Amino acid sequence: MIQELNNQFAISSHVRFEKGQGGLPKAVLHASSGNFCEVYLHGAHVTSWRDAAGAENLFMSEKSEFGEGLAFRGGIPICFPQFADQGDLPKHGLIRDRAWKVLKTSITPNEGSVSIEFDYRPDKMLKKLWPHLFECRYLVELNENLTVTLTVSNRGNAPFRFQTALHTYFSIQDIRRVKILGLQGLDFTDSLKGGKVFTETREAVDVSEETDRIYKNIPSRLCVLDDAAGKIFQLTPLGLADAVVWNPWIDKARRMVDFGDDEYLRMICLETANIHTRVQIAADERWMGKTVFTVQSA
Ligand code: TA6
Repeated sequence: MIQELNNQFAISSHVRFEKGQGGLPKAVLHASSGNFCEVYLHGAHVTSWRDAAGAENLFMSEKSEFGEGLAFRGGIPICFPQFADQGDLPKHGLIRDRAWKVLKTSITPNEGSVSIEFDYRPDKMLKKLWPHLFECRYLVELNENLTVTLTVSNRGNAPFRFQTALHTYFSIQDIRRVKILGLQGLDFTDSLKGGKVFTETREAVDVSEETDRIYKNIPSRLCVLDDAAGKIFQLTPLGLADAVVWNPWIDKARRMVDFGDDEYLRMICLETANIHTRVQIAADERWMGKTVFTVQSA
């Protein structure tokens, strides 16, 4: 399979396919900026995004499992058509643990930007769980930034509604010195308090306990300030109106088999999503949502 993928989609010096963890195939992308990312065909899951100096921007748990039907712990899982357990489907939906197909790879003429596009269509088993004829495409573009774009098409003859989230795990040096900027004044539901609604009063949101909040109507830019590492992650969402802030903290970290007891110190999830308001697409319509990730020195 790896050889076939390379024969069909490899781009010299910029895209190649390798056998990754659990023997699962992954694409390795190198941009001329020196930036690097890895995307598994499993879940079209971005598991690594590094800068030219090799600094890793995404968190992957050292205890993550890798295998058919398993969700990776870290990177950018794609949640669709359901977020968390907000419905009858498996948690976070149906596509983050499924095998996607590579549609195409490309590079811009100046070799500044390299991209790979994946495709997912439901199989018979999945249609029994969720009877809507949909197609998902996922475009990963790497240049000086990382941009991921999810497109959902309604291939059926009736409308359907869905939730979605780019469940991004950022690698940070010390959670106790992280601030999230851009949430002040927004309402959020607190998943640890029965979904009760609160309003964020802080300009800089810090995390000092288990945190699981879904903010509504986010601005066009959110930032994660990793003070200990002297880095600022910037998220520019398009078509995604909500954001989740999640850290399991100590007790939940200890209960998670695919997460190290002290890994809560080195990660923060800031997830761009549509959760509060489900997206509805009519027959033959499609929806697109994307997020541009930028990292710079603080
Ligand atoms: O995005 C936050 C959340 O819904 C948390 O409640 C936590 O469960 C996290 O997702 C991870 O979910 P997972 O199914 O990947 O263990």
